[in-house]
Amino acid sequence: MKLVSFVEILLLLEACSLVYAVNNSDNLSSNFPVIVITWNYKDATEKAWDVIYNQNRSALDAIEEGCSLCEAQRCRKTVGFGGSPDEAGETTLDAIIMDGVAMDVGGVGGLRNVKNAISVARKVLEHTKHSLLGGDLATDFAVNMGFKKESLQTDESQAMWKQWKANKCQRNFWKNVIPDPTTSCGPYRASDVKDDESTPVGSEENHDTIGVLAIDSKGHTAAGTSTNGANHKIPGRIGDSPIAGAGAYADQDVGAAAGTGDGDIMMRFLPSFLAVEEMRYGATPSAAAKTAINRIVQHYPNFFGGVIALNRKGEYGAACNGMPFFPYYVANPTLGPKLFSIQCSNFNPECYKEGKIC
Ligand code: SD4
Repeated sequence: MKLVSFVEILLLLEACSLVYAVNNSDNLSSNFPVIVITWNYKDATEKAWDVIYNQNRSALDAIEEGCSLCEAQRCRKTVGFGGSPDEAGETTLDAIIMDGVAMDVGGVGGLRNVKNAISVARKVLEHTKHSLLGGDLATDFAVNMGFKKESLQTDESQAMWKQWKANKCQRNFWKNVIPDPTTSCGPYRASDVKDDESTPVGSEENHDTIGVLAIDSKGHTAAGTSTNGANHKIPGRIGDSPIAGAGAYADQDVGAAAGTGDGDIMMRFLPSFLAVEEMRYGATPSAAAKTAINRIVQHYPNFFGGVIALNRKGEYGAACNGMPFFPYYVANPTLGPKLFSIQCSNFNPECYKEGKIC
């Protein structure tokens, strides 16, 4: 009798563990594949989701195609050609794609005269042993890889540039130079007189890098970004977006993260790397993103930016600072594509206006 009840108990336990396993695998299958995308880029999200879910293709493909669509559509004019003219009126592009399985990266910084930066980054990933190519020579690489060389300027970007010139080149990214960069155009020369250390922070039109995190149905993790950088940047400026650990990071064992916002500040703190490391040690994606943001806030309380994070269980989260809200998309088999929005810390409307110094 005792033996029977022991066997019964074993059977019961086995049945319970079976139910648990089924539920668990249900949960897992309803979490994957998954993508997380910065901002409210609906078309790019739907594209990446179609690639990774309906077509059952890889995380890298979903990132490339989602970002490519954003580049072609010129998402909010801050991704792709014809936006953010530099001081000479030229648009240049930054992009990265990171494979979290191989721990391999392809990036392009300050890419000139080629429209499809994320696809050039993927060529760097797949056909070179390098991680980042920059400037004119990145253009030569792209042309060798079959990309078309063409101007990235548009009538609109030229008009933006002319208006900036007419407005005494405000705002710009110079400090400690003569003539006074807050009232005059260059050329500037170095000055011993130190300017006020206040830093220009964001603007409503200057903050919309696409960042994509993805885990495909094989469980492969990847991350990527694409942007035309900062409006009126000094020619040669490369932002955070093509830098591994700054713009994006992915590690198969943990998950992925990406950043958007004031890249000159954010890249000093490698927020994507930090968010992934926080998740490695057990933080939820939201807490990990918040820690990455808070590290920057300690030094630059008014900086504007956001971080998205995704862990290997398919859980996601985000954090942001210096703007009112930060929207981001998530898509998985349960949600489909769904838009989320979080409130940011330290939002000061005065600091957020174009040209305002905080
Ligand atoms: C940059 N981080 O080049 C980019 C700009 C950006 O959202 O994210 N905009 O600084």
